[in-house]
Amino acid sequence: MPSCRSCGGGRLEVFLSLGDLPLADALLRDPGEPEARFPLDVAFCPDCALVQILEEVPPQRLFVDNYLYFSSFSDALLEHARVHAEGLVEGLGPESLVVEVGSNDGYLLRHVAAAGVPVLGIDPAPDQADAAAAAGVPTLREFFGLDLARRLRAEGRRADVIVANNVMAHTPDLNGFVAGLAELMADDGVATIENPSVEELVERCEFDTIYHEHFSYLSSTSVAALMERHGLTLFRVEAFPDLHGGTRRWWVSRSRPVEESARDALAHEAEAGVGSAGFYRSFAGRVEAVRRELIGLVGGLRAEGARIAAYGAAAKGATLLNSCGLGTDMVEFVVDRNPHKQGRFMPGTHQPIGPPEALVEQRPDAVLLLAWNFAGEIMAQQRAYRDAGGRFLVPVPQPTLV
Ligand code: JHZ
Ligand code: ZN
Repeated sequence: MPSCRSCGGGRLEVFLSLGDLPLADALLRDPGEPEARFPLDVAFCPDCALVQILEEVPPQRLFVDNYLYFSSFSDALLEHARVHAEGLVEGLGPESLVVEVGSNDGYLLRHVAAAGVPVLGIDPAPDQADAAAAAGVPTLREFFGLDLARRLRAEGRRADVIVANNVMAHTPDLNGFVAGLAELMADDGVATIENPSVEELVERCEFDTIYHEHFSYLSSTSVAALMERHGLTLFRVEAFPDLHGGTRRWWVSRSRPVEESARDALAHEAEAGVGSAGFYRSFAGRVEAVRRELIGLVGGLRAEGARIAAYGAAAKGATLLNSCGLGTDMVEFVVDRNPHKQGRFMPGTHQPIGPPEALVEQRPDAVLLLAWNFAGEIMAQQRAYRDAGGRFLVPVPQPTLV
């Protein structure tokens, strides 16, 4: 049993095993390609409360060789980023520096740059970094960690703000990542770290958001403990209940006084039990119930002769299809707005990926909503399909036909 990737403790308790799954973003060019599978076991650390998977697939393989995720294909996410950027640039100017780790296609920093504040993106994904550069966001094509932070600091660069959205959970070397934040952060600087919260993941049974890219599943409790080890303090917590199934924005710094929102978040998690093993013990049973119900619903529809497609070639979609064993005999094809994903095939289950227009053209009787986190946006956009009698099947927290 490996030790905890945050505190090094040796008492990890596995509470869910999803079996051997293919890499969630490894979309195939050819359904006959050989595919690697890796175990997906999720554990809780009673010493620092961090939830984590045991498997460590090399990040190069996850985020460089097989990564077609572009942040700019959701209007809701773009709006969230724009509002965040607007808040950050208040009080900053041409002498400031905003660094984003995991800057993807420049979806956020372009707003900061447009406000006249110098920016630096850091992201190892080649096509995304190219897109960011084209949008006016200078981007280092590298993984972030202590080494890179030291190099930047040696060049005289310190960040007034570091943004890390959906990236801290994506690193196997969590302490190296946070040590890097501390190294790069100006003395009075801040970092804002966004990630889905493990509390909602468990409560809303979002088991499909567990995949090899996500090494850690964070809570305010585990983030506070991690930061303390590196001389940083969690001083503010914001909650975005609808973003990616329930997102937190954790604000950390060296020097700012702890605000009520941080104290409240920690007190709330203590009361809910997020920092104790009991909180996770019933999860595997509830995941099993959702899987059975979804398999039953899809099987029932197919038995009646219904044709079923899916919306969103999301990483979480790969977990869902594979952990439920929903192959092309059950779900015929998948649609996605991201042209980089179109023409490819889902890992493991091999559905072909086409454009969203295929729903109106092909008229499947039901569409499994793999990107359920963008339900509002997608349902509105697919009005024509719904008006023609099409139905959406939302898998979590409870499989439901809409
Ligand atoms: P989406 C991503 O996970 C990536 P994924 C990452 N692993 C992460 O940590 C989480 O987010 C938080 C498409 N789409 O973003 C775009 C449409 O086609 O929910 C995407 O391919 N039409 C870093 O991959 C997919 O759906 C639309 O209208 O699980 C959504 O994937 C919209 C809104 C999206 O997450
Ligand atoms: Zn730990």
